[in-house]
Amino acid sequence: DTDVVCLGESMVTFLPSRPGRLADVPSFSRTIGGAESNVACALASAGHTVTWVSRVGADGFGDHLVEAVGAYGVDTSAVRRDPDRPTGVYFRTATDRATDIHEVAYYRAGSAASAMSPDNVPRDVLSGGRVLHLSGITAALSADCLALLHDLTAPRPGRPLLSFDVNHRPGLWRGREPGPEVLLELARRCDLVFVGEDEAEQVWGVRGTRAVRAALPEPDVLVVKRGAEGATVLSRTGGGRPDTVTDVPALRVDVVAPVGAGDAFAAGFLSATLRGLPVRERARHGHLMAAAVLTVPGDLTAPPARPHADRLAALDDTAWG
Ligand code: KDG
Repeated sequence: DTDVVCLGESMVTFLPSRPGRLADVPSFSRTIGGAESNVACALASAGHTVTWVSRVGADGFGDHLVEAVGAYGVDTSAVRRDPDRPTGVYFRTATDRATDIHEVAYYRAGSAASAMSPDNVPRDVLSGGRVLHLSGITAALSADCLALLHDLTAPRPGRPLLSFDVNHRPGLWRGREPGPEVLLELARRCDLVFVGEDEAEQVWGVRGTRAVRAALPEPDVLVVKRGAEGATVLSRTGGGRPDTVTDVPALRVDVVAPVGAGDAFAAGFLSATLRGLPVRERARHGHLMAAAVLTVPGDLTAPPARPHADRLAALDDTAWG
């Protein structure tokens, strides 16, 4: 029995040996990245059964991704190897503390994963978990990938709970038709949606939690994230009932690198959802996993041990945050 299936492109990721502009960094160290496989690895580390669905090249970087994601305990047997297209890679710089900016250089156009389409993914695997986790990154990879997301989010009886992280990556949308506003249509077809307040404003021009909810009325659970400030969860139990609004402050941490924190938050939230925990605790588990990732340079780190995280997540409001 699979708890969560995650679909998306992963890349071999190169982290800089020192701070500074991409133009000046002399060497990089190799790790792995990819929003959806980050979620998969974090969930597997937290004790869930997880499958990652993707395509990688029939090359050494593809081997590395499959092996590294598999080493987290994720089932990679549904990852297809593409003999004609390479595995995507990307380089990034350290986040500049003064400006909060980091540079990203993607080498992923025409990658194996960008060739994912409604015709070449394992349908049985994608519908075989309790949750299918998707993200807006896939929508930006190619017309075929966008068609795949439309297909997977189409209403159908017995579909798994659909989790969607909007994950707007402006660098991937440049010159693409349709533009990132299509992420709204996709998000509206899902059951659980994660979106940054800044993202919602950038992509859809809506400002504030209420306006985001008005643009996205369908999902039963909508998580609006406000970075270091925390998150607001709008949730309803069905039958057109009004939302319960739950504000959950984030933990204060010394941030080393923000990349991957959103994925860790989604993993913590999903893990607690699968365990049937109350909404406030779901968001707290999200914050706890995000805090761990924020304090390391890469996208992934060991999540807090479950008994410890459960104790922290259940603290009363005055002791949290
Ligand atoms: O969420 C972290 C991701 O942004 C990173 O791992 C790379 O998947 C990635 C992307 O497409 O930006």
